[in-house]
Amino acid sequence: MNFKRKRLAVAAAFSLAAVAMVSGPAGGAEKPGADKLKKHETSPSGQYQPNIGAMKGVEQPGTKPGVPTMTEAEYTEATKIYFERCAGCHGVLRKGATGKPLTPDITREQGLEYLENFIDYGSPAGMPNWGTSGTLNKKQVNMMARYIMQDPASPPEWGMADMKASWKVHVPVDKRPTKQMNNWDLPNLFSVTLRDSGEIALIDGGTYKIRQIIKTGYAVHISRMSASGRYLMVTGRDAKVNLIDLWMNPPTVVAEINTGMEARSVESSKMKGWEDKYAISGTYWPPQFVIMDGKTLEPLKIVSTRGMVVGTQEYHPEPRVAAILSSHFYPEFLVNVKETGKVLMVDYSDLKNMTIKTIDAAPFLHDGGLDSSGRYFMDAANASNKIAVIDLKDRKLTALIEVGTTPHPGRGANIMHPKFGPVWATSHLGDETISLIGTDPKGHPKSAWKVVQTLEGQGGGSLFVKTHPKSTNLWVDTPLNPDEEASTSVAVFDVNNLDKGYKVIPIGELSGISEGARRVVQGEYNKAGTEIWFSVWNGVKQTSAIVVIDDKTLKVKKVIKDKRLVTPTGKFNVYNTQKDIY
Ligand code: DHE
Repeated sequence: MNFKRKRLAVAAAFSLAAVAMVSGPAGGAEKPGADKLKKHETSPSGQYQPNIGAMKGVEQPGTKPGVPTMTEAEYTEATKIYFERCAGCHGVLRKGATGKPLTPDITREQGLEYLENFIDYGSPAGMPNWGTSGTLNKKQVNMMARYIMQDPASPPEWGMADMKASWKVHVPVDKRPTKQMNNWDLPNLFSVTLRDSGEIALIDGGTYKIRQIIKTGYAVHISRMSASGRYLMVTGRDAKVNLIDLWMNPPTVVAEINTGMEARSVESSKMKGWEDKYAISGTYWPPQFVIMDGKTLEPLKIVSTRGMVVGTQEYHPEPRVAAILSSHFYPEFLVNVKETGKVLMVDYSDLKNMTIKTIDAAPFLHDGGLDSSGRYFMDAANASNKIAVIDLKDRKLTALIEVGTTPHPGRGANIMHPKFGPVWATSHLGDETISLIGTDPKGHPKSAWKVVQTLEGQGGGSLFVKTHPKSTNLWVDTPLNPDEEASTSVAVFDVNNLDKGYKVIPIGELSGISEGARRVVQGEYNKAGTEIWFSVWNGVKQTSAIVVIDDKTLKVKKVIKDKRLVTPTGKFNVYNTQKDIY
């Protein structure tokens, strides 16, 4: 493997919303020359996936003297392009997120020609060359330059009245069964995201048969399980949350709600005594979260996340809610507020007199999971290249640990290291490393909250690592690596022989599919921890698959192919998701 080549290519290739686009037009850099530019290959997943419906009905702001005019048709087209291509980095209100701010005070100063050049050529530091790459034509480049000189349009807010209007209880609680009515093996059921069809597939872990396809929100994103293992919650990017009762025959959507216009996360209360009582949905737009009744999704309490950024203590108008995790120590949700870099410990025991403890971590908080003891939240501040460790028992920040470039752990992987005991692993979007962090302050105090070992994987563009308490394998995907060999395969390390390096399992090839990009994404174990499932993620019109690998022999056990498996990505085993096993 040519690691260096991959590392360089990776730095230039990603526009995943999470990857820093540090040098936007506001950077004051000289006009970039085409020779300086690296090829910017955007991947389907590398692009921010907005819910463009959020901007429906947003009026064109009044044109100011001296600001180039736009027709209504141009404004509508430019809004769509902005939300598809730019909002992920520059923010809905253009105040800057991982990219530079593009507010009119800055853009009008820079002027039309300067902005056109930047959009055309991009910048070597990460701004894509939208014009010269052929993504936007000359007219569109000019239109986008004029667009960002206008006052930013703001999508509408979404408060209690909107939520209530969208809320539907299809099966009231007293009409639901009191015991499991189907004969499904629920703990070993997988909920599989069918990203581009806006559905999930419920697949039996024993027979590999698709039991059911359920319609969900737009570009459906993740599934989470309630503490009892009965209710499955699914969120779409359009902030539609579906609550599915797995006890019904067949499992049925019993309630749904729209909690905003853009969302990525949903979770359920897991503290003893509070099982299934509440659900929570965090939104990208509006920047807020809502606590709902866990069995009906009735919205109960909405909290805005707008506020000051850690460190600079400047106001941010649209800090998005990223991962949400449920504590097992207190009746608390841990809410990642991305742009402000704050973790909110939201006490749900008394919603009327609610207390929220705010932990200053680092921007831009994205995803993370629990260590093997369940006491510590290992939380990736991706553009800061840090993992924040939050102690759920003592309710405070334990450490901020420097790792590789743009950590992206998913929920991470907890392995038993032969020398350092329990460690938690993350891979990275921006480089080929896997950082192993000591998580055992009692048994291994010297190595606790330190990177104890750095492994070299196949390359950057990794999204998820995975293991299981019964396994001695550590799996690392690389779906966003520009090298096809890496993006269509996974690396597997033997935890007891980490220095030996990794084996490559060519999942894409093993799927028998020859067309398409065949990105291999997100491993998920079955309940017993004996096999791991990977998605072979292709375009909507192409064949995709799930490849099941035997964890001992590393051989294919099954290839699940079905025309209903449209763009499968995330897979969530009921038991593992319910019990936070990873
Ligand atoms: Fe995700 C988790 C946000 C793109 C698959 N993704 C998460 C979480 C967040 C997030 C905040 C953590 C949720 C939690 O734990 O509560 N994802 C985003 C984005 O903002 C981003 C970068 C761009 C976008 O516009 O959505 C994005 N994500 C993707 C994809 O393109 C992926 C690869 C394919 C897909 O289905 O969309 C993808 N994200 C996933 C998966 C998880 C996830 C499978 C859950 C992993 C887990 O093991 O818990």
